[in-house]
Amino acid sequence: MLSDLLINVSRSLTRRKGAIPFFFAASLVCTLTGFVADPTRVDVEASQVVTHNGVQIANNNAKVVPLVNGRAEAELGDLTGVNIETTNPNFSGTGYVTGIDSSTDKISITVNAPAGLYELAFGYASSSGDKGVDFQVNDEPGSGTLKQTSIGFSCASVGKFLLKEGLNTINIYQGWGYFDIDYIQLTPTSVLLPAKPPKVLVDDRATQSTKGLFSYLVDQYGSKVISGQQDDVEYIVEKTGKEPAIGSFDLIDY
Ligand SMILES: [Ca+2]
Repeated sequence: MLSDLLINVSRSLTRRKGAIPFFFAASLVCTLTGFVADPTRVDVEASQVVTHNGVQIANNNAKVVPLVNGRAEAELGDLTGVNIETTNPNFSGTGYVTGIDSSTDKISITVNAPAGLYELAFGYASSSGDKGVDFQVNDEPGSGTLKQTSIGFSCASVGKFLLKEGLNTINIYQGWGYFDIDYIQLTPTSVLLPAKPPKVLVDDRATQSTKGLFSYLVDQYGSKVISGQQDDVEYIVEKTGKEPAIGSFDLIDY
């Protein structure tokens, strides 16, 4: 039976509970390597940016915050329900944003950046404990954790995001609140596929069919996505007369 075969494969594979997918295992280090932004560059469509009294304005009336070595200061963004302070030492730029304690609070930072994949990090302070933060990069929502800090500021990666050429807006919301945002940091990055695993099963009694299936899965690794059926295989056979080629089953009973 195909289902027995797949169960054998599941038993044979090394199971790594709690393993973090490679694309979530972003470094928490905020590096500036390889990125030198020019805050004076205006190589976006003319309709996107105008200058008023020396300040770049997007066509949606948002201020365009200069990117300096990939960094945009939060205090220069469009701020809603929050305020700027300078009491906590060692901030970047001219201050940091605090008072993030309401669901309607928002820090909106529009930057002019080359298209590409970037690691996004927040310079922050969170003196009262670990705090969750919600944010949005253009249309893509995200969330992250800001670990507790003492005096001064720290930097936390919140993931990798694709930016379009020209204007991109990063909105930071309350989340758990009671943290301060000093700046956002954008660092060009890439995603590398993990090495293809060896065609070796941990169960040395695995059948030839199991080994064959595992070999097939390894051959697809990194280039194809294989979809299958979670449970209910017998139901599908009963109703359609066809059996899914790949099934997935809960091993809690074994
Ligand atoms: Ca700042």
